[in-house]
Amino acid sequence: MKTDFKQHITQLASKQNELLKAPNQKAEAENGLFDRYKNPVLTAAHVPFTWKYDLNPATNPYLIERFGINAVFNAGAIKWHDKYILMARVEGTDRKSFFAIAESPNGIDNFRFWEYPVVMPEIDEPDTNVYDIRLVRHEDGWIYGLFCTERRDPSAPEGDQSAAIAQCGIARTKNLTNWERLPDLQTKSPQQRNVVLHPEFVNGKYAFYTRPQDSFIEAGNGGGIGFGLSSSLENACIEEEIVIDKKIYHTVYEAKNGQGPAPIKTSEGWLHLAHGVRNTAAGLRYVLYMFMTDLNDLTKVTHKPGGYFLAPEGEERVGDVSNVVFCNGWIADEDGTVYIYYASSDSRLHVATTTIQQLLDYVKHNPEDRLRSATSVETIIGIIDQNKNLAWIQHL
Ligand code: M1P
Repeated sequence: MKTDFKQHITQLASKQNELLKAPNQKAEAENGLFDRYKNPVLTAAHVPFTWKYDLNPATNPYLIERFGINAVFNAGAIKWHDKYILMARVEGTDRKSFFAIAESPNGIDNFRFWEYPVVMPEIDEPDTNVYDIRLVRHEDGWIYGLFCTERRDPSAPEGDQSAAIAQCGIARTKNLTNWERLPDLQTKSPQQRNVVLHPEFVNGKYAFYTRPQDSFIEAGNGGGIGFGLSSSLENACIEEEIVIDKKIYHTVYEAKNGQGPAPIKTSEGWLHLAHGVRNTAAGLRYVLYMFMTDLNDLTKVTHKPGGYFLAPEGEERVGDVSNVVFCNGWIADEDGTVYIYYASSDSRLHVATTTIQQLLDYVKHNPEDRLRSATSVETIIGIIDQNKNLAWIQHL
C-alpha cells in the first residue's frame, strides 16, 4: 500500500473524529422560548467514511469517493435505552434518500451513525424515494415509523419525469434494526405527506394526523393538518379525514402546513409542532409553529399562538432548498427538557432545547393571530399598556 493512500485515510478518519467529538454549545440566548446551538448535530460530513469509500488500494487506487452523500436532514427522534436516537433522512448525490440511525449520549452532540444504514423492506410496489420518518412508541407496544414513500406518477406522459405520487409508508420494529413493512396507508386523498401516528388509541382505533393534498407540491384544495382513524395498522385505511388545522390567508401557513413529530402529552393538552409554508417572490418559505389540542378531543385546537415559533436564521437560510426549517422529531425527557431536532434548508440537522413549561407558557399566553394589521396593532397596544402599570420599568 502506498504511504500517501494510508495517510489520506488516516487524515479522513481523524478529521471526522474531531467533528464527531466536538462539544456543542448553546448559542446566545435569544427569545426565552428555546436555545439554539452553535453546531448542527448531523451533516453529510457525519456519515461514516466506510459508507463512501472503497478503502482497498487495489480496487480504489485514487481513493475516489464511490458513494457521495449530499445531505443529512429531517430526522425522526426517540429516546431508546437512555440514548438520544435520530433516524435521519440521508440523501445521496444520486438524490435518493434513505434512513440511517445516529445516537448520542446527551442529545446535543456526539451523534454517531450506526455501522449500517437502515434496511427498510419494500412492498410489492417498490418505493423510488423514502423520507421524513416520524417515530412513535405506540401504546400497543410497537415502535412505528411513518414516512413518505414516493413513486413516479404512472399517468404522467413520458416527457414528464418529475410528476410523483407521495403516500404514507408504514413500518414497525421492536429494536430499531429489524423493520417489518406494512401496507401503505389508504386514504381518499390523491397525495399524502407528513402523516403521523398518534401514540395512543382513540376509541380503540389508531389515530393519524394527515396532510391531504391534491398534487405533489401544491396542497391545492386539500392541505391543512387532517385527522383520521383506522381500526387496523396491518391494513391501515382512513375513511374520513377531518381538517383540524387549516391553511389561512395571509398567515405563515397560507400555502400549506403539516404536522411535525407526534404531539407531546402534557397535563394541559397535547403540544403540537408543525410547519407552515407561504409563497414569496424568492420561493417557498417554511417555518415552524405550535398549537395545543384538547386532552380528550384531539380534533379540538384549544390554543394557537400567532406567527412562527422558529424560522430559518443566518446560515440556516441557505442550502439545497433555501429558506426552510422542517421538524419531524423531538424528544421530551423525564425532567421536562424538550429536544427539538429541526433541519435547515434541506441540508443539515440542528437541535434547539426548551422545556414543557416554556412551551405551555408560549401556547397559552402568546396572542393568537387575529388576521388583520389593525388587530396586530391592538395586541401590541395592550402589551404596552400593561407594561405602563409596572412602576419599575420607568427606570429602565
Ligand atoms: O423542501 C421542504 C420540504 O418539502 C416537503 O414538505 P411538504 O410536504 O410540507 O411540502 C418535504 O419534501 C420535506 O422533506 C422538505 O423538507
